[in-house]
Amino acid sequence: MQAAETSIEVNLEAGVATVTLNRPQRLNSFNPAMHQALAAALDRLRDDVEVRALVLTGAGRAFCAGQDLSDRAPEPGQPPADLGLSIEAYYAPLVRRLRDMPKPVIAAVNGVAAGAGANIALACDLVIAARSASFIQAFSKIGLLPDAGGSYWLPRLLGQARAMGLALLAEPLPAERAEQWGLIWRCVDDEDFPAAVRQLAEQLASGPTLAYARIKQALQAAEGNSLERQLQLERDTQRELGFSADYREGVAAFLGKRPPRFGGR
Ligand code: T3D
Repeated sequence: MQAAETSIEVNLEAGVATVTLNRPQRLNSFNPAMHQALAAALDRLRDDVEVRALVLTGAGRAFCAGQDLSDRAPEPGQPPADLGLSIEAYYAPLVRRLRDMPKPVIAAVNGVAAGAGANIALACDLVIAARSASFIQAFSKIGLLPDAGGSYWLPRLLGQARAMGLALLAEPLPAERAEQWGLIWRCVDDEDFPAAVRQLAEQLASGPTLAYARIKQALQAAEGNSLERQLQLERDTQRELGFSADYREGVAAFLGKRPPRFGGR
Protein backbone atom coordinates (compact mmCIF):
# COMPACT_ATOMS: atom_id res chain seq x y z
CA MET A 1 0.00 0.00 0.00
CA GLN A 2 1.40 3.41 -0.90
CA ALA A 3 -0.57 6.51 -0.04
CA ALA A 4 0.45 10.14 -0.32
CA GLU A 5 -1.41 12.02 2.40
CA THR A 6 -0.35 15.58 1.58
CA SER A 7 2.62 16.16 3.85
CA ILE A 8 3.08 12.62 5.08
CA GLU A 9 3.71 9.34 3.30
CA VAL A 10 2.50 5.94 4.43
CA ASN A 11 4.00 2.69 3.24
CA LEU A 12 2.83 -0.76 4.36
CA GLU A 13 5.07 -3.79 3.99
CA ALA A 14 5.03 -7.11 5.85
CA GLY A 15 2.80 -5.81 8.64
CA VAL A 16 4.92 -2.70 9.18
CA ALA A 17 3.44 0.73 8.40
CA THR A 18 6.12 3.34 7.87
CA VAL A 19 4.81 6.87 8.33
CA THR A 20 7.17 9.51 6.97
CA LEU A 21 6.89 13.17 7.90
CA ASN A 22 7.43 14.73 4.52
CA ARG A 23 8.16 18.44 4.56
CA PRO A 24 11.95 18.18 4.20
CA GLN A 25 12.38 21.77 3.03
CA ARG A 26 11.16 22.86 6.51
CA LEU A 27 12.88 19.98 8.32
CA ASN A 28 9.48 18.22 8.59
CA SER A 29 8.14 20.84 10.99
CA PHE A 30 4.43 20.71 11.77
CA ASN A 31 1.78 22.84 10.14
CA PRO A 32 -1.97 22.20 10.47
CA ALA A 33 -2.10 20.19 7.23
CA MET A 34 0.63 17.82 8.41
CA HIS A 35 -1.04 17.46 11.81
CA GLN A 36 -4.35 16.59 10.16
CA ALA A 37 -2.81 14.15 7.70
CA LEU A 38 -0.85 12.42 10.45
CA ALA A 39 -3.90 12.15 12.71
CA ALA A 40 -5.97 10.63 9.88
CA ALA A 41 -3.22 8.16 9.01
CA LEU A 42 -2.71 7.08 12.62
CA ASP A 43 -6.44 6.52 13.08
CA ARG A 44 -6.59 4.43 9.93
CA LEU A 45 -3.49 2.39 10.85
CA ARG A 46 -4.80 1.81 14.37
CA ASP A 47 -7.85 0.04 12.92
CA ASP A 48 -6.05 -1.83 10.12
CA VAL A 49 -5.54 -5.43 11.26
CA GLU A 50 -2.85 -5.88 8.61
CA VAL A 51 -0.71 -3.36 10.46
CA ARG A 52 1.09 -4.82 13.47
CA ALA A 53 3.86 -2.26 14.00
CA LEU A 54 4.40 1.37 13.05
CA VAL A 55 7.55 3.30 12.25
CA LEU A 56 7.51 7.10 12.45
CA THR A 57 10.39 8.77 10.62
CA GLY A 58 11.30 11.89 8.67
CA ALA A 59 12.13 12.59 5.02
CA GLY A 60 15.49 14.14 4.19
CA ARG A 61 18.09 15.11 6.79
CA ALA A 62 15.79 15.75 9.77
CA PHE A 63 13.31 13.81 11.84
CA CYS A 64 11.18 16.83 12.76
CA ALA A 65 11.89 20.43 13.81
CA GLY A 66 8.69 20.85 15.84
CA GLN A 67 6.22 23.59 15.08
CA ASP A 68 6.63 25.38 11.74
CA LEU A 69 7.69 28.78 13.04
CA SER A 70 6.95 30.51 9.75
CA ASP A 71 3.30 30.12 10.77
CA ARG A 72 4.11 32.05 13.95
CA ALA A 73 5.74 35.12 12.44
CA PRO A 74 4.64 38.16 14.46
CA GLU A 75 2.38 40.38 12.34
CA PRO A 76 2.34 44.08 13.19
CA GLY A 77 -1.04 45.03 14.62
CA GLN A 78 -2.21 41.41 14.89
CA PRO A 79 -2.65 39.57 18.21
CA PRO A 80 -0.30 36.60 18.70
CA ALA A 81 -1.58 33.10 18.01
CA ASP A 82 -3.14 31.33 21.02
CA LEU A 83 -0.64 28.50 21.47
CA GLY A 84 -2.90 26.79 23.99
CA LEU A 85 -5.38 26.21 21.20
CA SER A 86 -2.66 24.70 19.03
CA ILE A 87 -1.59 22.33 21.83
CA GLU A 88 -5.20 21.38 22.52
CA ALA A 89 -6.09 20.82 18.87
CA TYR A 90 -2.91 19.16 17.62
CA TYR A 91 0.02 18.31 19.87
CA ALA A 92 -1.78 16.80 22.86
CA PRO A 93 -4.05 14.63 20.64
CA LEU A 94 -0.98 13.43 18.71
CA VAL A 95 0.73 12.34 21.93
CA ARG A 96 -2.46 10.53 22.99
CA ARG A 97 -2.75 8.82 19.59
CA LEU A 98 0.81 7.49 19.84
CA ARG A 99 0.49 6.39 23.46
CA ASP A 100 -2.93 4.77 22.90
CA MET A 101 -1.98 2.99 19.67
CA PRO A 102 -2.70 -0.71 20.35
CA LYS A 103 0.47 -1.81 18.53
CA PRO A 104 4.12 -0.86 18.93
CA VAL A 105 5.29 2.46 17.50
CA ILE A 106 8.97 2.97 16.73
CA ALA A 107 10.41 6.45 16.32
CA ALA A 108 13.17 6.08 13.74
CA VAL A 109 15.05 9.32 14.34
CA ASN A 110 17.02 9.77 11.15
CA GLY A 111 18.31 13.28 11.93
CA VAL A 112 17.73 16.26 14.15
CA ALA A 113 14.62 16.13 16.35
CA ALA A 114 13.89 19.57 17.80
CA GLY A 115 11.13 21.12 19.89
CA ALA A 116 7.91 19.13 19.67
CA GLY A 117 9.71 16.92 17.14
CA ALA A 118 11.95 15.58 19.92
CA ASN A 119 9.05 15.00 22.26
CA ILE A 120 6.86 13.30 19.66
CA ALA A 121 9.72 10.83 19.24
CA LEU A 122 9.76 10.27 23.01
CA ALA A 123 6.01 9.59 22.94
CA CYS A 124 6.68 6.51 20.78
CA ASP A 125 7.35 3.14 22.38
CA LEU A 126 10.91 2.62 21.17
CA VAL A 127 13.26 5.30 19.89
CA ILE A 128 16.09 4.23 17.60
CA ALA A 129 18.33 7.00 16.31
CA ALA A 130 21.07 7.35 13.74
CA ARG A 131 24.39 8.33 15.33
CA SER A 132 24.34 11.68 13.50
CA ALA A 133 20.91 12.54 14.96
CA SER A 134 20.38 14.80 17.95
CA PHE A 135 17.59 15.81 20.29
CA ILE A 136 17.04 19.48 21.07
CA GLN A 137 14.59 20.89 23.59
CA ALA A 138 14.63 24.05 21.50
CA PHE A 139 11.70 25.69 23.26
CA SER A 140 13.50 28.03 25.66
CA LYS A 141 15.34 29.61 22.71
CA ILE A 142 12.00 31.07 21.62
CA GLY A 143 10.59 31.69 25.08
CA LEU A 144 8.49 28.51 25.48
CA LEU A 145 8.56 25.41 27.66
CA PRO A 146 8.90 21.79 26.51
CA ASP A 147 5.51 20.62 25.24
CA ALA A 148 4.16 17.54 23.46
CA GLY A 149 4.79 15.69 26.73
CA GLY A 150 8.39 16.90 27.11
CA SER A 151 7.95 18.29 30.62
CA TYR A 152 6.54 14.86 31.54
CA TRP A 153 9.04 12.51 29.84
CA LEU A 154 12.27 14.34 30.57
CA PRO A 155 12.31 14.23 34.39
CA ARG A 156 10.94 10.69 34.39
CA LEU A 157 13.47 9.34 31.89
CA LEU A 158 16.51 11.40 32.89
CA GLY A 159 15.99 12.76 36.42
CA GLN A 160 15.62 16.43 37.29
CA ALA A 161 19.27 17.46 36.81
CA ARG A 162 19.57 16.36 33.18
CA ALA A 163 15.97 17.28 32.35
CA MET A 164 16.51 20.78 33.69
CA GLY A 165 19.77 21.22 31.81
CA LEU A 166 18.24 20.18 28.50
CA ALA A 167 15.14 22.31 28.97
CA LEU A 168 16.90 25.47 30.19
CA LEU A 169 19.92 25.39 27.90
CA ALA A 170 18.30 23.97 24.71
CA GLU A 171 21.62 22.38 23.72
CA PRO A 172 21.64 19.49 21.22
CA LEU A 173 21.88 16.08 22.89
CA PRO A 174 23.71 13.74 20.49
CA ALA A 175 22.01 10.39 19.87
CA GLU A 176 24.88 8.47 21.42
CA ARG A 177 24.56 10.37 24.71
CA ALA A 178 20.76 10.08 24.56
CA GLU A 179 21.26 6.31 24.53
CA GLN A 180 23.82 6.45 27.37
CA TRP A 181 21.44 8.56 29.44
CA GLY A 182 18.51 6.19 28.88
CA LEU A 183 16.45 8.69 26.90
CA ILE A 184 16.22 6.37 23.89
CA TRP A 185 16.43 2.64 23.21
CA ARG A 186 19.32 2.53 20.74
CA CYS A 187 21.76 4.61 18.73
CA VAL A 188 23.20 2.95 15.62
CA ASP A 189 25.74 3.98 13.01
CA ASP A 190 24.15 5.89 10.12
CA GLU A 191 25.02 3.21 7.56
CA ASP A 192 23.38 0.53 9.71
CA PHE A 193 20.32 2.62 10.59
CA PRO A 194 17.83 1.56 7.84
CA ALA A 195 18.54 -2.14 8.36
CA ALA A 196 18.34 -1.80 12.16
CA VAL A 197 14.98 -0.03 11.90
CA ARG A 198 13.65 -2.67 9.52
CA GLN A 199 14.82 -5.55 11.71
CA LEU A 200 13.25 -4.02 14.82
CA ALA A 201 9.95 -3.27 13.05
CA GLU A 202 9.71 -6.73 11.47
CA GLN A 203 10.42 -8.37 14.82
CA LEU A 204 7.59 -6.42 16.43
CA ALA A 205 5.21 -6.96 13.48
CA SER A 206 5.54 -10.72 13.85
CA GLY A 207 5.10 -10.65 17.61
CA PRO A 208 2.10 -11.09 19.94
CA THR A 209 0.30 -7.83 19.11
CA LEU A 210 -2.35 -8.10 21.80
CA ALA A 211 0.30 -8.71 24.47
CA TYR A 212 2.26 -5.70 23.17
CA ALA A 213 -0.86 -3.53 23.52
CA ARG A 214 -1.35 -4.69 27.09
CA ILE A 215 2.35 -4.20 27.91
CA LYS A 216 2.08 -0.59 26.71
CA GLN A 217 -1.01 -0.02 28.84
CA ALA A 218 0.50 -1.64 31.92
CA LEU A 219 3.77 0.29 31.79
CA GLN A 220 1.92 3.55 31.23
CA ALA A 221 -0.45 2.81 34.12
CA ALA A 222 2.53 2.03 36.36
CA GLU A 223 3.57 5.69 36.15
CA GLY A 224 0.64 6.61 38.38
CA ASN A 225 -0.29 3.36 40.17
CA SER A 226 0.54 1.97 43.60
CA LEU A 227 2.17 -1.47 43.71
CA GLU A 228 -1.14 -2.92 44.92
CA ARG A 229 -3.07 -1.43 42.00
CA GLN A 230 -0.42 -2.61 39.56
CA LEU A 231 -0.53 -6.16 40.95
CA GLN A 232 -4.28 -6.18 40.36
CA LEU A 233 -3.81 -4.88 36.84
CA GLU A 234 -1.22 -7.60 36.15
CA ARG A 235 -3.63 -10.26 37.42
CA ASP A 236 -6.50 -9.02 35.26
CA THR A 237 -4.38 -8.53 32.17
CA GLN A 238 -2.62 -11.87 32.51
CA ARG A 239 -6.01 -13.50 32.82
CA GLU A 240 -7.07 -11.96 29.49
CA LEU A 241 -3.79 -12.81 27.75
CA GLY A 242 -3.89 -16.36 29.10
CA PHE A 243 -6.99 -16.93 26.98
CA SER A 244 -5.39 -15.54 23.80
CA ALA A 245 -4.43 -17.56 20.73
CA ASP A 246 -0.91 -16.11 20.87
CA TYR A 247 -0.33 -17.42 24.38
CA ARG A 248 -1.37 -20.92 23.28
CA GLU A 249 0.91 -20.62 20.26
CA GLY A 250 3.81 -19.28 22.33
CA VAL A 251 3.68 -22.15 24.79
CA ALA A 252 3.16 -24.76 22.05
CA ALA A 253 6.14 -23.36 20.13
CA PHE A 254 8.34 -23.40 23.23
CA LEU A 255 7.43 -26.99 24.04
CA GLY A 256 7.77 -28.01 20.40
CA LYS A 257 11.21 -26.35 20.22
CA ARG A 258 10.21 -24.26 17.17
CA PRO A 259 9.80 -20.53 16.52
CA PRO A 260 6.30 -19.21 17.34
CA ARG A 261 3.93 -18.03 14.60
CA PHE A 262 1.96 -15.31 16.35
CA GLY A 263 -1.25 -14.17 14.69
CA GLY A 264 -1.50 -11.04 16.84
CA ARG A 265 -4.63 -12.13 18.70
O1 T3D B 1 3.28 27.07 18.15
C1 T3D B 1 2.65 26.19 18.68
O2 T3D B 1 1.67 25.64 18.10
C2 T3D B 1 3.04 25.71 20.04
C3 T3D B 1 3.85 24.46 19.93
C4 T3D B 1 5.18 24.53 19.78
C5 T3D B 1 5.97 23.29 19.57
C6 T3D B 1 7.37 23.56 19.11
O3 T3D B 1 7.90 22.66 18.51
S1 T3D B 1 8.12 25.04 19.47
C7 T3D B 1 9.75 24.76 18.85
C8 T3D B 1 9.84 24.99 17.36
N1 T3D B 1 11.08 24.50 16.78
C9 T3D B 1 12.23 25.11 16.94
O4 T3D B 1 12.38 26.11 17.63
C10 T3D B 1 13.40 24.57 16.14
C11 T3D B 1 13.77 25.55 15.04
N2 T3D B 1 14.84 25.01 14.19
C12 T3D B 1 16.11 24.97 14.60
O5 T3D B 1 16.49 25.33 15.68
C13 T3D B 1 17.07 24.48 13.58
O6 T3D B 1 16.52 24.58 12.30
C14 T3D B 1 17.54 23.02 13.80
C15 T3D B 1 18.41 22.95 15.07
C16 T3D B 1 16.34 22.09 13.95
C17 T3D B 1 18.37 22.53 12.60
O7 T3D B 1 19.40 23.46 12.38
P1 T3D B 1 20.21 23.42 11.01
O8 T3D B 1 21.30 24.44 11.12
O9 T3D B 1 20.61 22.02 10.73
O10 T3D B 1 19.16 23.80 9.87
P2 T3D B 1 18.57 25.25 9.53
O11 T3D B 1 19.42 25.92 8.54
O12 T3D B 1 18.30 25.99 10.80
O13 T3D B 1 17.15 24.86 8.89
C18 T3D B 1 17.04 24.43 7.54
C19 T3D B 1 15.80 25.06 6.96
O14 T3D B 1 14.67 24.57 7.69
C20 T3D B 1 15.81 26.56 7.12
O15 T3D B 1 15.10 27.11 6.03
P3 T3D B 1 15.91 27.83 4.82
O16 T3D B 1 16.75 28.90 5.41
O17 T3D B 1 16.73 26.72 4.20
O18 T3D B 1 14.83 28.33 3.93
C21 T3D B 1 15.01 26.77 8.37
O19 T3D B 1 14.41 28.04 8.46
C22 T3D B 1 13.95 25.67 8.22
N3 T3D B 1 13.42 25.30 9.52
C23 T3D B 1 14.02 24.59 10.48
N4 T3D B 1 13.21 24.46 11.53
C24 T3D B 1 12.06 25.11 11.22
C25 T3D B 1 12.19 25.65 9.93
N5 T3D B 1 11.23 26.35 9.36
C26 T3D B 1 10.10 26.55 10.06
N6 T3D B 1 9.92 26.06 11.31
C27 T3D B 1 10.86 25.35 11.91
N7 T3D B 1 10.64 24.84 13.15
